[in-house]
Amino acid sequence: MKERINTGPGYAGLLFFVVLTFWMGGARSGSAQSALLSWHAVTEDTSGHAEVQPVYYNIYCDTVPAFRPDSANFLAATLQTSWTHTDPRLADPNRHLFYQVRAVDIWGNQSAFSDTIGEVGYLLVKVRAFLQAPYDAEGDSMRTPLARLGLLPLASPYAAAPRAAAAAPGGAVDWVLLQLRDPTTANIVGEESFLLDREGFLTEPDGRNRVLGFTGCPPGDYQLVLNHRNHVAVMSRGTFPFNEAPPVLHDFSADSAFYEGSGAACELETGVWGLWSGDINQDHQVSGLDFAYWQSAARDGRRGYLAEDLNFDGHITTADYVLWHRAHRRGVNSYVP
Ligand SMILES: [Ca+2]
Ligand SMILES: [Ca+2]
Repeated sequence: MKERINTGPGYAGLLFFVVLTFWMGGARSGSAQSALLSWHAVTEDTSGHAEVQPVYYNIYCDTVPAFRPDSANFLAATLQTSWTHTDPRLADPNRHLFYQVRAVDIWGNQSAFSDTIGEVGYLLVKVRAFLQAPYDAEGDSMRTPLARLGLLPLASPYAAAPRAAAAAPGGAVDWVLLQLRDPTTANIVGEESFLLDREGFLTEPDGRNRVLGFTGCPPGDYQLVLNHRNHVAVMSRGTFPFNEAPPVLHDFSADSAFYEGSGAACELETGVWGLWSGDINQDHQVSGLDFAYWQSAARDGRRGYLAEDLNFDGHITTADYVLWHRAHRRGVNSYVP
């Protein structure tokens, strides 16, 4: 049994003031779990005048904390000030549901949305970064050959943070793994798989939502670590505060000084920075070991979604070797501890 109460001030809506509380309980096995949502009745508009009853409450539900309420995630409308939601996903420890409520009066006036509340606490993060291999200087963006060739998997390749997209996002470059690190101990406080869009924004698995949710980590000051399955992992030099508030953008693409470590950033064109390609075996170095993996895959004529395919075209060729060689010649290493 879990209990979670929104202790914040709620919000001043167009007309209303709503505070959402959340309670969850039910059988651990057998039947699906339920969540009880409740909120204060709206009795006054924002001018302090009595609100004409009845007032409806529209409830929205999604699996990511930064979801935007719309018809796709509409759950129910009620005249009551509580709602019991029974859903098998509530019993799934790897998935969490989040809710927002909006009040609507008989004239159709709508409040703003409530704060988001859900099964677990969350942090919101917004990050931008480019990968060297798919970067296209002419378009100031990344190419998306994996998606175009149908090679991009629905499931994230990072075992540390399994998750999957419901449908193949056409505009995605690849999956990345983003971590929040404690600046004192370098311990991983949170890590999650996200997609990367062609403009460099990390997105939720829908390929559109650029506000990223981390669940199960406390608000705090953290460094960002960005991993990609065959690029060199990078870390932010700075430590930033993260909480439930709308996030500011942390941008690995605009300034090499954003990166921890000299030479950690790859200059893609003047003033544009990204992650170096070439770390096939993900040991934080671009070395002869990576070459050996490339050579073996090239000899075997392997194809598909492979770490050895550095340029994302589905084949292991000298084009991949050239990317490895550029980084190896420069002695590129990761500064991620
Ligand atoms: Ca390596
Ligand atoms: Ca290739």
